[in-house]
Amino acid sequence: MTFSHPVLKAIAGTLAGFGIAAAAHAQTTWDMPTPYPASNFHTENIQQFAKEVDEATAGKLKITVHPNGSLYKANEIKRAVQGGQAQIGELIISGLANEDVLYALDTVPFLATGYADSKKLWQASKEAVEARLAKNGLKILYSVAWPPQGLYSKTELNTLGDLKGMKIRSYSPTVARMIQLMGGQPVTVQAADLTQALSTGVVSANLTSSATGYDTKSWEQLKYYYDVQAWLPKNIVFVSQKAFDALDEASRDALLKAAAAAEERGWKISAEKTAWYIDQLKANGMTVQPAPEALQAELLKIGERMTAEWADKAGADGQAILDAYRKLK
Ligand code: PCA
Repeated sequence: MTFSHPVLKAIAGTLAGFGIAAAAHAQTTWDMPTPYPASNFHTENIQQFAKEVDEATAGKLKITVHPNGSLYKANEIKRAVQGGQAQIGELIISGLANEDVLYALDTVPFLATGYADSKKLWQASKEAVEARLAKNGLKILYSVAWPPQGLYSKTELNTLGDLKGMKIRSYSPTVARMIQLMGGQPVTVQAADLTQALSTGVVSANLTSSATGYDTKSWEQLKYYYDVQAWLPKNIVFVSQKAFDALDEASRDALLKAAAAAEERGWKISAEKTAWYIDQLKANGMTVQPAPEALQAELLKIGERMTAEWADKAGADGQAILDAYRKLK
């Protein structure tokens, strides 16, 4: 539009100035603390997600990823997003199990041991997890499972007796409970501190995935990997509802679309890379094998006990989730 009158021209000029200012302000930058190293497959997937959000919003929504607990430690990330110090983050659901037993479900041993069952367990429990987090003003964008969890040890294991009194690294309250029932001493160590805890001899065994064994070069201290396939814990990428609501509609849509793509891609990569991770453990000199029969039978028994304990604590709501999961199986 052109204005010939000098006053109208001046007004038009001012309005154009406001337009530019508004456009500049419309760019939003979010800090995203995550717990795992930059080269971990979850983190790489998150970087891809951030890139897609940037592209789909033409640079209006920028997500700065801070991996490996560098901005907030693993156990601080939820509170940071709740409190508005960060807008978006990643966490492992079972890390919250002290807040609510529901969050422990995907670390109940042997309840869901493969990707297909793990997806069904998520399907059966997702709504309840979303509702709990909504009470804290948090919204789940997507979730991705880790590879199946196995048992790493410095020494050869044949039965649980071989683990008696051993310091075993744990990353969540349920894992700690499992270690207790195995006769070991649980020591909580976050993934970001694991390499150091191993090299200083703080722990001599660990229950985690082939992925984390690879990320932390576990072969330098732990010589045996028993492919127990006990459970597949899940991470979630979540956002502050307030930060989400402050976006314009197109940005919200772009974010949700990129999240759906990241969820699909993440599960696929997790499953596909499992064999590769296990090969890397072998290539670096670890003895990789299924757990000896006697040991596996003892672990399965602990799983039964922990399933009953979970159901007991989770009450009718928990039973409904277990029933829904078993119907899907
Ligand atoms: N790696 C993470 C959590 C589960 C996993 O496979 C860890 O060991 O901390």
